[in-house]
Amino acid sequence: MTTHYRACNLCEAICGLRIEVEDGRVRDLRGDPDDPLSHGAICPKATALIDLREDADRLRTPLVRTASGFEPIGWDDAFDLAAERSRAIEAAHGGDAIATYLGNPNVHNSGSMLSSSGFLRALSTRNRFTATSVDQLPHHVAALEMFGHPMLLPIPDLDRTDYFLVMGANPLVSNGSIMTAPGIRERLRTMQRRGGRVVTIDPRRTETAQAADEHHFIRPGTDALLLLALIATIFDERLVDLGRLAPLLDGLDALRDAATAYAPERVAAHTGIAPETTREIARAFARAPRAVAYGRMGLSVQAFGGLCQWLVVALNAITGNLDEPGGAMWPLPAFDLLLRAKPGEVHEGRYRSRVRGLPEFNGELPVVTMLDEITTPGAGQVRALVTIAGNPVLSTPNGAALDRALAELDFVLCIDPYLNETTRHAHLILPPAIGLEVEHYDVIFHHFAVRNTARVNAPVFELADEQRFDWQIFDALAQRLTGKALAPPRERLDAGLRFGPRRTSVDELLAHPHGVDYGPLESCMPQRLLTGDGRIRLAPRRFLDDLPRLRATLDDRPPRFVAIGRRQLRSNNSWMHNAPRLMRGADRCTLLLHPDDAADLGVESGAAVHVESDYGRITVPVEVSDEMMRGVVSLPHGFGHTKPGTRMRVATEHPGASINDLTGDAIDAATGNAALNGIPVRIAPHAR
Ligand SMILES: Nc1nc2c(c(=O)[nH]1)N[C@H]1C(S)=C(S)[C@@H](COP(=O)(O)OP(=O)(O)OC[C@H]3O[C@@H](n4cnc5c(=O)[nH]c(N)nc54)[C@H](O)[C@@H]3O)O[C@H]1N2
Ligand SMILES: Nc1nc2c(c(=O)[nH]1)N[C@H]1C(S)=C(S)[C@@H](COP(=O)(O)OP(=O)(O)OC[C@H]3O[C@@H](n4cnc5c(=O)[nH]c(N)nc54)[C@H](O)[C@@H]3O)O[C@H]1N2
Ligand code: SF4
Ligand SMILES: [Mo]
Repeated sequence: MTTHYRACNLCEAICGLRIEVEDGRVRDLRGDPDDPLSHGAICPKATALIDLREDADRLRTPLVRTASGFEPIGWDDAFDLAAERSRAIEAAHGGDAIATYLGNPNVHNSGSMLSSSGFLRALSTRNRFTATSVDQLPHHVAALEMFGHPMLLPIPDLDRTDYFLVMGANPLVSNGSIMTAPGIRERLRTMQRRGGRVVTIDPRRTETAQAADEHHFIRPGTDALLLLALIATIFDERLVDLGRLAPLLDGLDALRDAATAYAPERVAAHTGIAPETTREIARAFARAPRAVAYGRMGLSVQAFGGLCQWLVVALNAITGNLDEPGGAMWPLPAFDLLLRAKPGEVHEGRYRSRVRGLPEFNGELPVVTMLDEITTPGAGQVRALVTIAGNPVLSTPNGAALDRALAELDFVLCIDPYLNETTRHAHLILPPAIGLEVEHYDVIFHHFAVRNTARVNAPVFELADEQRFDWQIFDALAQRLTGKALAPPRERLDAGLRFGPRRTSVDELLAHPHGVDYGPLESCMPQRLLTGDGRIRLAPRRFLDDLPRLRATLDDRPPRFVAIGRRQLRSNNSWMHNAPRLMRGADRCTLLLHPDDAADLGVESGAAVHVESDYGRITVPVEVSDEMMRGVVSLPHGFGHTKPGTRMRVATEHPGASINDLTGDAIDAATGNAALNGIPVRIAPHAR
């Protein structure tokens, strides 16, 4: 029996694990009590690492499409074929004819993270898409506007705050996002025991809301109105306190002027939150010794994601809670992606998407328009797609239409360990080693963590001869396309750690398998600012210019029903439904519906309903629940395992339906992020 320690890389919480292995199999897997960040906390998904390791459906060698279906092909032949097809498409139609899509697990895998960009450069296409624009893009845009760099994201200093305002996030289920805080349930309890308050704003009384001190229902998509009302109240009642950063803050007057039109009384009918409640939250927030506002997916993937993420930061700033303990702070990771960052180096709008004319941001285009680029004929039309760790058929808008479009492409290359709803369209699948088989240092999530720590962990299992790492696949492809090898990720990581703020190294961190603790977050402004003039912008022009769009919604009448998404503890986006340990029990792809709405429709729990939007229609069972706000229905994303030709036996037994068959072109105009929540839908009982 050997004992291994490593961080789980399935989600952003990066919990430390203690894993016992005997005869090549995991015998025991539990939390590592000596991890300085997670202190032994884990979630049920961790055990799925065992399922992932043992899953007979997981691909370990390349597959090529033939007239009679997928056939195995050797790695070298596969790399040759991929390079040959890519070159032919580029020669015939230009580099932009090959689109790329990078999904979420790419950022949870340091080997992939540190070498995918080299591979993408070898392809030289402007049609680069990622899951960022169905996720956290508004956070990046707000950070660029306010602090000068998209990666300067302020993180709640959870362990030291007295008032935690949670908007559109469900960290008790998601385990925290853009807030790496493993064991969050215990962290919140500790805070409440000290007398701190947790206040949640969500159209659903979530698991987090149930553990909170207060929960307020809000109508989807109206958070920017609420945030402006909170800010207006703070100005109005003279509760502004800029604190230490006062000399750095520009735009205070513009922020006040912008907010005055949105008094709590003015927006209440739209948000559904009583004016007095709004004022009380504003006062309690401003008066708490240390407070932090935090907004996540519910705020990002809506039509005003940019405004929301800006206003969350602004609220923290005007109450003296930015860059202060217990407020929103910036971690300083051992591998600091901003080490050599210069003001003005991040570009945007240098080119636009061909069909909708949407601007690029930091070298990528909004994924809501990937489908248009594939289906709209003309010069520059996309003819081929490379996916890396992504399942856009289930994860991006208008999924059913994308599914049809992928079938028409000349060449689809998928770097992915599963034959799923997206990769079934591949001409070639290159499956990497994953999970316990890879070395890992969390390049991204130490940037978002509530405490500064670091850990590098060796793989638990050695690579079988026939397996390859993601980075080896990128390297082999890049070599064939450009004649040049990519630097091994280990070298890049080691250099980053050596020159980084902690002056450490891969070897030094490997010698501390539980991780190294660098202590609580520390104030760092203005030293880390990248705006160029050393100032923080409280009222960026981009967001002020977007306010008329928000204001116009004050004249709208809300649709009868809108749909929002939901995450579940034993699931991870679309791809972990093949893990038997996570799929026991009743099917979870249910439509949550308020009892009064259910009565109006004449349906009860278990009844099937048709849910229809302007883009598509699905049929799902209802689960009547007073967790929901009236007029709002909730459906988990990542289901819809109904397509023929996949190889995910467990997932197919729990197919569900895909909420992204209902989402479509809706976008946050200020950032290019998809608006996946608050979709108008019509609901009808399924005729028996
Ligand atoms: N309606 C709606 N849609 C959503 C969301 C929502 O809340 N509502 N959430 C959005 C969010 S936040 C995200 S992040 C996206 C996720 O969108 P995607 O990243 O496109 O989807 P995933 O389901 O995470 O698919 C991950 C894929 O990576 C593969 N994979 C896993 N590990 C590895 C690895 O180590 N290497 C490689 N090469 N492949 C690997 C899996 O087999 C799977 O095919 O979905 C978004 N879509
Ligand atoms: N178990 C599990 N963990 C995960 C994932 C998973 O799929 N499963 N996915 C991972 C990923 S990729 C991410 S990005 C994170 C996301 O982490 P979170 O953002 O914490 O997770 P969500 O459950 O999407 O939370 C969004 C919340 O917003 C609410 N909401 C929807 N619309 C609105 C609105 O208009 N206004 C407000 N105020 N609220 C709204 C929803 O009801 C929901 O409670 O989770 C990560 N962790
Ligand atoms: S919370 Fe995330 S990192 Fe922690 S064990 Fe669960 S999946 Fe792994
Ligand atoms: Mo995400």
